[in-house]
Amino acid sequence: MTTILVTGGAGFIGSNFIRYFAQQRPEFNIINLDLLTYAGNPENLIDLEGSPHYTLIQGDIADQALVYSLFKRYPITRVVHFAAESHVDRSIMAPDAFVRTNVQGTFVLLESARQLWLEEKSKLEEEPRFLHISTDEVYGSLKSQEPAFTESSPYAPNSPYAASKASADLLARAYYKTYGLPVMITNCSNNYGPYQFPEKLIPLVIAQALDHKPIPIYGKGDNIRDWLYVEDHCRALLRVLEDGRPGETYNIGAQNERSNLEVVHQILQILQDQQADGYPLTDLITFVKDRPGHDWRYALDTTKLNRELGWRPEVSFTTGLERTINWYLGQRDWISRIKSGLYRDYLARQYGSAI
Ligand code: NAD
Ligand code: TDX
Repeated sequence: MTTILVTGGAGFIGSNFIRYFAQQRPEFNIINLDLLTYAGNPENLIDLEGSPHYTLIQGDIADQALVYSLFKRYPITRVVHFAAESHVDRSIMAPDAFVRTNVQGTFVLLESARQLWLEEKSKLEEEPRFLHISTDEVYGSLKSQEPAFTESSPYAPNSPYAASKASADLLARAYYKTYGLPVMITNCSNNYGPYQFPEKLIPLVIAQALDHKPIPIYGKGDNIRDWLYVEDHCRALLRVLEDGRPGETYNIGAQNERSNLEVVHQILQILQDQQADGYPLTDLITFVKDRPGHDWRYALDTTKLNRELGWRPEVSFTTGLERTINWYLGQRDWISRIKSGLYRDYLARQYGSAI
């Protein structure tokens, strides 16, 4: 059976992608290689547990022997590489893991694919393809009136997270140029939706508001992000995986630029309308010290993806936010399990007594 290796599939976007892929391509065997760090949660794919087509392997993408053995053991012809340390604030606090997972881990995956697919020329059932998932943050920061980043914008990463993702992208590019490894790279804007770990802005705001706890806003809250609903991202990824051109990069974005404060107010409005207790949720907004090197604005030009593969986002921000909020409202246990233990320590370290 043709096999797809998904890395980081127990995280936010990876678990949404696996669920979508399993529905769209039931003929595939799915191997999910995930270290199950604080951000990885097997519960995110509980509905697939027991399926003969889905296997979760707890392991490190930077473990060369393990990754090579998986390529040897399974007839892998597709790789979708999500696994990463993904939170900017943690990269500022402790960058080591970002270099190890995002750079070294990507190298190990590329190198294993090269050895098995190109050197040993194992018998493959179809042409192999490797999709490397990256971010808009590699392009750096835009001023208010500057045009959106295109695929040819220069790389100018500002945080250790962005620099580690940029390094990984450059390795992926080099493996195509030098060895002809069929790699596609996607650079996506901020995602939101079900299963996002509550360290990121949107689920953090929802989780804090539900508990009537302070909502920390960096600086004045006027930094701008482009928000894409995670299912729209997953649809784009399948298009690129199957029909993108090897060696090419594709931007994925929503043309949905909003200031952080605007996003927070919209979430609180939806919650306020749903809560019967009348608690004044906007009172929870708490301005805290700004993130060091905080990128001002991200925006992506997605003409290429639209022209070549016909993709465009389908879920409006209002619909996406409502779906997301409803999902978290139904998952109070999921949130409270995460909020115990190590995550509480992280919040204390990141925000001190502010929240
Ligand atoms: P996440 O933090 O929710 O999940 C990351 C997953 O990777 C977790 O399941 C974790 O256990 C796993 N992982 C971490 N280190 C590992 C290792 N060494 N070996 C194996 N698994 C490991 O991240 P996410 O938000 O789902 O992001 C997924 C990918 O998409 C990342 O590459 C990220 O850079 C990229 N991306 C994210 C966004 C966003 O808004 N979240 C936007 C653009 C691009
Ligand atoms: O407590 C907070 N207060 C706050 O004001 C947090 C956690 C964030 N913010 C601001 C910082 C950003 O301007 O909200 C904005 C969004 O922050 P994050 O959710 O941390 O996302 P960001 O830093 O933009 O990075 C995200 O998008 C690109 C993902 O986390 C990355 O993995 C992805 O590559």
